[in-house]
Amino acid sequence: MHEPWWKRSTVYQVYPKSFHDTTGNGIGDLQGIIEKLDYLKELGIDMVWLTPIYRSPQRDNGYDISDYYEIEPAYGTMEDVERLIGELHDRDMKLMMDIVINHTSTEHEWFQQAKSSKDNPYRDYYIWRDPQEGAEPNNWVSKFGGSAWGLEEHTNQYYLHLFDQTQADLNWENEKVRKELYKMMNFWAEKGLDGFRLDVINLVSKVQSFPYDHDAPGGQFGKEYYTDGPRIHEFVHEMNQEVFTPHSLVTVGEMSSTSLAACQQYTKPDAEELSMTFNFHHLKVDYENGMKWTDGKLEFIKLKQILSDWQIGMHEVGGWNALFWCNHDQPRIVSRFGDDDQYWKESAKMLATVLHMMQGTPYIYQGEEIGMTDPKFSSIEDYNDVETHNAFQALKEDGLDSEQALRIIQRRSRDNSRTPMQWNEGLNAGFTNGKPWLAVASNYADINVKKALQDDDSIFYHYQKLIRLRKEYAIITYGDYEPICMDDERLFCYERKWNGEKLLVVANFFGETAEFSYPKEHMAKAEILLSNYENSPSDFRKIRLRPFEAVIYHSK
Ligand code: TEU
Repeated sequence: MHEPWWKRSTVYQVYPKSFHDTTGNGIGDLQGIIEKLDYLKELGIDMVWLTPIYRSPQRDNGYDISDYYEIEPAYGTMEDVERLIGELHDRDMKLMMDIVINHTSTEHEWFQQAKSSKDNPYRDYYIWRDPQEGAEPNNWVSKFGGSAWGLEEHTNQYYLHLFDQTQADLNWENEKVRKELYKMMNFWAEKGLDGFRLDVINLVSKVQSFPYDHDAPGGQFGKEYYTDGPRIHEFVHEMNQEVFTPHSLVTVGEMSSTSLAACQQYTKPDAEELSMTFNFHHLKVDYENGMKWTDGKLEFIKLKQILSDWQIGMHEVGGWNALFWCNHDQPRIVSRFGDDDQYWKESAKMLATVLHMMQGTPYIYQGEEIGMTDPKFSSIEDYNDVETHNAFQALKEDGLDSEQALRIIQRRSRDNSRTPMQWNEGLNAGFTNGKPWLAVASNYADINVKKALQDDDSIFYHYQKLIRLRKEYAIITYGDYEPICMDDERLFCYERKWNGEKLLVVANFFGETAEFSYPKEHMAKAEILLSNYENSPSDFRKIRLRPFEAVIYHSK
């Protein structure tokens, strides 16, 4: 059986702006990444995913690209990228670049041309509609708040922007647009990179009648008319044939509010669309009524259900999951589902264990491997993110006072994961000699890479072991997944089975002890592959699990 290499790999996400600054401008850079590659190699990862480094006004930290063929000067030069690719390959690691093709910055030359007149040849690169009775063409809303339509006054038409008003959606119905994008991606592929992470790729095909949305859960009007839209599979397949297959690229599609059925189609091999997908359903289980800017409580059973459904559903069709708890849009997982205080270490390791023993390709977001936490800034001024500031305003308009609004921001803001990487206990946690673009979390003297590397029992070494286990035990990659004790309010447990081998993962998700009894005939002579406590019992038939204890059993 010839299986793709990326099924046994682990990916590490670098958010360059916050990783390591070598110039003193307070912004991380490509040279900074190169200097830390040995660290990543030690962790054991196979591939780096780099969030966008193309030229951009940085209104949305690079997800607003103004030139796909140039590097944002604060990050370095094209030569730096080429060097990074070479340095990664020299260490037998790979590079996946983020690419944003649902929209461009309004500063992109295409948009500048397009907005200049209705008959400009680039007009049709974007999505324009006439006003309806002097107002927006429909009631669709932007994911960052407010209407999804921006008025271009001079030509008196609206353009669509599903995100910020400076991120104009490209018109994928226009074949010229698609060809331009494929050409650009081929340019990057020819530089020798190994894959793409495709930003909100499932939003590129819109229902062309742009209907008024009468009913949308949580007020997300428009969503059903552009999510996994009518021509999406056709477009992704076309891109696969034009770009991915010719260069043997690995691809991960970032899927906004997608469905299991859609992701099965995106990733089942004979569809020739994508290698794997990110979905976010498991990270909405602490939203109140599906709404992000709320103070909801974790629905644990739902979390288990969702992860298990995706494990089983994707496996059934030979599809593939990208596994993750963290990225640059999400709060830190140890602060969110773990305990960033008393059981900081145990809970971070438990969360890692539960995720990394599942089927799929795990993604580690920078700082996750040392247990970085949300910074809990005490003032809204300390936050930088555009979505965060819009949300703060909206919460106040809804009647919350500043303190209440700030509490929700502290929990939900995307900046929770964007604070500078904590390398050591020195100035600015060793991130920069200058003034960091976003404040460093105040706990950096306790939580940093240097300390983690000196402590045999650190979260870092736990991640390192999980990555190694994936390389040593094929069952982690190929085994069937079977959830157990689904109704248990505290335990997250499942089995993996493959060729007569078994893995059993037993994890206590909470800060109180919990009883586990194995509900089936027992496995013969199980060995413990990894635990986050000393002296976990080797007999798994009845266990009293300590707070956040997680154990991996293996039998043959
Ligand atoms: O995110 C897509 C997306 O929908 C989010 O996770 C988004 O950040 C969240 O819904 C806001 O509540 C991607 C990128 O990862 C994100 O950083 C970009 O801002 C966004 O696309 C637009 O390009």
